Amino acid sequence: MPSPTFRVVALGGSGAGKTVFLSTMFHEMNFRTSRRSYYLETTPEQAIALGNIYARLTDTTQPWPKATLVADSHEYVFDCVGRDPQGHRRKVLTLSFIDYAGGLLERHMDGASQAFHDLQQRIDGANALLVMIDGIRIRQLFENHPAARTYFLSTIRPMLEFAQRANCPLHFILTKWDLVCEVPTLRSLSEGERLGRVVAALMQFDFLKALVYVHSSGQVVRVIPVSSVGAGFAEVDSNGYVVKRPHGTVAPTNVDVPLSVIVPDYFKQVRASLDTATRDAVEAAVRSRLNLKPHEWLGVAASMLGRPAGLVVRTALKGTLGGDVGQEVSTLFLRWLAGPYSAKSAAIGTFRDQAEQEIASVEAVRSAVLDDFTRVVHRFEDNYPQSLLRAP
Ligand SMILES: Nc1nc2c(ncn2[C@@H]2O[C@H](COP(=O)(O)OP(=O)(O)OP(=O)(O)O)[C@@H](O)[C@H]2O)c(=O)[nH]1
Ligand SMILES: [Mg+2]
Repeated sequence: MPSPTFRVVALGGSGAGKTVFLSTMFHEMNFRTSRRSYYLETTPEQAIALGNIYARLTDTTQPWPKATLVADSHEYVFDCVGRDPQGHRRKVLTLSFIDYAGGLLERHMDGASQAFHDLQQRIDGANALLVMIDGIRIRQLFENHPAARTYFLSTIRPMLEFAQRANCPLHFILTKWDLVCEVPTLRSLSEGERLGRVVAALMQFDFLKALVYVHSSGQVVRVIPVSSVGAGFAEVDSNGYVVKRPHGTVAPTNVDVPLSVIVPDYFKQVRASLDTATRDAVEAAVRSRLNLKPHEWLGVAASMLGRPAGLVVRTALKGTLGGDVGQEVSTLFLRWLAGPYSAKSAAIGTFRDQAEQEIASVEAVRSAVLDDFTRVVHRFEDNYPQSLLRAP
């Protein structure tokens, strides 16, 4: 079964924490657990590479992992895999993260190079754009360190000029949040209040403010603080270097959030882009699911997609997710629109034949994954009420 690929482009200057973040995210989510309906899989080479980075990161007797030396970009591909009620492996969707070095933007601002052109195309085709902001610079901003302003003006600003061309959801990832939490004026606050202060500090830059308030509506803009190591593992020494504390243990914060918001935010934007008549027609059709068995519901969904309103939906999704998996993505979108899944309809043993059971199994896994994403997003928004800078 083909699975839709959601493409994420990550922009971040050197040392922002991209590689370490991806290694921790993968480590936190690459195994089966009862707390989550899916786990991440990747190629063996990539799993080993990320595993080595993680091992080095967490070992307090070793130095930090090395900076990435690959040319200008690297693509990490993760499959979200679930198990159906019989224990069969089901791939629901694929997430591809393209990691661009910030230096690329600085070096190729003349717009002539192939790499620059490639990045433009990737951004046009992205389903989410991540702008990684280095937490050390946020900390320096609170300390009135001149290096912070230089960083925001010479590294983040060119990235955002680029980000403006994107129509997809925009996610600011604030890395090294553990170091931000230690800023004296932020230390005693709740997580939500702390993020509120940081957002207010970022808004002193007109180019950030403009992106949030002026840019056309209909685009999700979020801020997500993450720490790949968690509180107490590292500190900034007297020379300004981040060093590991002896005997520290890693307990990451929010590393599952950037991944979990991709699909819900993208779908939220697609929903907002539909005209009212289409939206009403589609929502009326998907609401019927409560009374239907999975295969019946899929029948309704398929016939809906064949009608004019369905064509509008398919066109809205097709642009960036690829025509070959169009039906699969559209079904995923309708499932998301239909809202939380009822476990009742997943009693697979009650189905007449093999084909119906097969459909019910796939539906159960697909729904559970979407429900998991939604749950993580809600929990995150409860903890950080100011994280959503703009919603469609
Ligand atoms: N305290 C703390 N330090 C971090 C965290 N994440 C990264 N770091 C530090 O930042 C350094 C750089 O992180 P990387 O992930 O290698 O940075 P990168 O964005 O991949 O950088 P390039 O490969 O040079 O583009 C690490 O070696 C750590 O010292 C974090 O969550 N907390
Ligand atoms: Mg790197």
